[in-house]
Amino acid sequence: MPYEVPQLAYAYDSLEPYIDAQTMQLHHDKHHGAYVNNLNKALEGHPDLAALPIEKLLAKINEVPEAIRGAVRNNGGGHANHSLFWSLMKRNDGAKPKGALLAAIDTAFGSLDQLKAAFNDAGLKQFGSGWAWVAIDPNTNALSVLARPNQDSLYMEGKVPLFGNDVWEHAYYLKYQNRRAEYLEAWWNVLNWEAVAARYDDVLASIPVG
Ligand code: MN3
Repeated sequence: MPYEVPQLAYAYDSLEPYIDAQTMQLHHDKHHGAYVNNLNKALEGHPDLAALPIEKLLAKINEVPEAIRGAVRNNGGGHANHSLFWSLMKRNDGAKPKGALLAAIDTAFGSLDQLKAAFNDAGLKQFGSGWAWVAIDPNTNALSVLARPNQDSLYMEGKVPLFGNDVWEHAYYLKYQNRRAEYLEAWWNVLNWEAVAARYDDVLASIPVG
């Protein structure tokens, strides 16, 4: 079965005013749609690869035939990154992380505010297109802030993304134009901390700890 763009669990306008409805519609339907179409096209004739969960396909990127490796890296990365992005957003009305997730944040960064500052800085300094991430190291469970260019997936380097923000201009330009810093700051209002906490628990339960 080919890869598919997951349906949004919320309306295009439900992240307003932080992310506008038109951006959500174009970003989800058109941009993510194009990654999925191009990924499926690249994998025609490779049913063994096309059958893998997207995270596994990216983790095996070096085993993907060279002729399609770039297309899989870019479009498969785009599919994985956006699928996670949509699943972790919701207007949070000022909610904050708690419990084990908050403890992990405090251990890694000192405080939630320090995490936000490091994450926003990573997103702002990412030259051109890319993503800011909070990554989980599967060997130590430690959290870290990273930035990666284009659609490069953390799964390609053996890390697990906890959450990330898209700093491609298509993610914010209609509303924020050149003001990426303002977008990064506003985006914290639509991070669904309950969903992030659930993901954190799932990831820790599913990865081997060294
Ligand atoms: Mn995008």
